[in-house]
Amino acid sequence: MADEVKLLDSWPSMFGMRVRIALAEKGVAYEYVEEDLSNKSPLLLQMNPIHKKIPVLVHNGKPICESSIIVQYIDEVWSDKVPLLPSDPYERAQARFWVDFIDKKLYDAGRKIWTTKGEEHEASKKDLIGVLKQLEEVLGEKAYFGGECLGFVDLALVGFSTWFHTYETIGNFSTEAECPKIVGWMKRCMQKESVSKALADPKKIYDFVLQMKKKFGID
Ligand SMILES: N[C@@H](CCC(=O)N[C@@H](CS)C(=O)NCC(=O)O)C(=O)O
Repeated sequence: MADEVKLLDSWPSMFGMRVRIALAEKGVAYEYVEEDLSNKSPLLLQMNPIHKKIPVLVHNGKPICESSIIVQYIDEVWSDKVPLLPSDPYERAQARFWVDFIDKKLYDAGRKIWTTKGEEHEASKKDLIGVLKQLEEVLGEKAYFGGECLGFVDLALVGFSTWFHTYETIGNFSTEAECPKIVGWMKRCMQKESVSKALADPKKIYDFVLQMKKKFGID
């Protein structure tokens, strides 16, 4: 029997983008369900009653939540296709470490750039650039964080790259000037159809953020 795969997602989500890329890399056919996060569907609340967040992968009726866990699940279930995590346990642990680092550091710093002002805003800019510089060191001279092939860490970070335009426009800095290798890596990732098709247009993200700022009364 064919697998029934559904993805509850929201188009600007860097977390959802990871899952879209993983499914594309594995060649998995799925139904995409766009959620309105201001009016969450009964299906989302039923499938992710703990966090009530997207993305949620529903595989043959069973939900899997949290994007990095979903990507690892996809890698294990569709293991006959190109692997996303390294096979060596130490390298796998390292990849998980850096994905955890991205999750803990990048989202908050990026969000604060467009939600705060003054000192907090300046501090978040410094934090974000610091995180990207650290990741640039991890990338080193490799084509991808995964080496020669796109892997777990690449998927975790690349969704954020569609937000760089917003961060740098609102924060008044240039990611390319600060972190040229990260921008080179981002362009390399975008040459892959699995990535370019999964990522949202950075200008649309910027417009979306301006609308959110208006909605929440952030000037
Ligand atoms: N740690 C989660 C984060 C997911 C997340 O923050 N999703 C946001 C959209 S980007 C969401 O669903 N927000 C709705 C809410 O917080 O009510 C993951 O990796 O999946």
